[in-house]
Amino acid sequence: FVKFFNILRSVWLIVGAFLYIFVYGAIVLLVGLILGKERGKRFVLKQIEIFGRLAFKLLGVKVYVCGKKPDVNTNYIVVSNHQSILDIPLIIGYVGPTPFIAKKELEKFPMVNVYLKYLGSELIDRGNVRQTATAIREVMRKLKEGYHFVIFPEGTRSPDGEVLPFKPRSLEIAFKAKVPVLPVAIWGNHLVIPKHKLIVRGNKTGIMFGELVHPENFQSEEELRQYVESVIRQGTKRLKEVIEN
Ligand code: DD9
Repeated sequence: FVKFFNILRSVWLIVGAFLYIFVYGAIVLLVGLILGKERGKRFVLKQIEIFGRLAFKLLGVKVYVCGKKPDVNTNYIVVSNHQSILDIPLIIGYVGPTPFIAKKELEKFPMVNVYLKYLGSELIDRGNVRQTATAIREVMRKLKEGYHFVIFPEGTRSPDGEVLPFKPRSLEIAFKAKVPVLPVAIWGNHLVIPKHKLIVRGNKTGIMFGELVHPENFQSEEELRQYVESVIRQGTKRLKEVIEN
């Protein structure tokens, strides 16, 4: 019976994602345009946040939330481990509609690319030094304007959920801009929709917010990175206990 239920949920994932992201997503953008700049933006951002939370409800997945998100007026960069395509809805639903610093490859996903741009995300082509430098300058400028950003410093999704070593220099932007880092740990998304699969299996996932980490308290990017990595690693272990008990 569980297997049959999971097959149904997997079909629902594909049909539901299409209807929600492409059909409803297009309507939302249109309504946003009609409502005008300020009201339109507020409306679209709210819909993005609702999508993030509703995605889990529609898939029958319970989300455990541990820790507290900082005050909305604090400027910070979200640094999260990466397990599954579900990490994006989890973050926009529970952290808020936040721009991502992500791989240029995400540009290939229709409609998702429109929304990523709408959020103010910067997509980085790691093979192109010039484009990377321009994107980083743009991130620095937006950070000064008070934007938050999300970074996945492992650089890829972990197949078994265990936190992969953070890529060297992955926290350089936070270190150089001296913007506080919000460590976010995710555990369970890899069991719900595993890497490279479009099937739905588990029914529990979790997100944990750490305390803000201030880069000026560290001598180097490496020291900051190692500290944040260890906080997130411990966070995933703690979440695993919470979810399994
Ligand atoms: C109202 C539909 C929102 C779809 C959001 C996709 C978000 C990708 C970053």
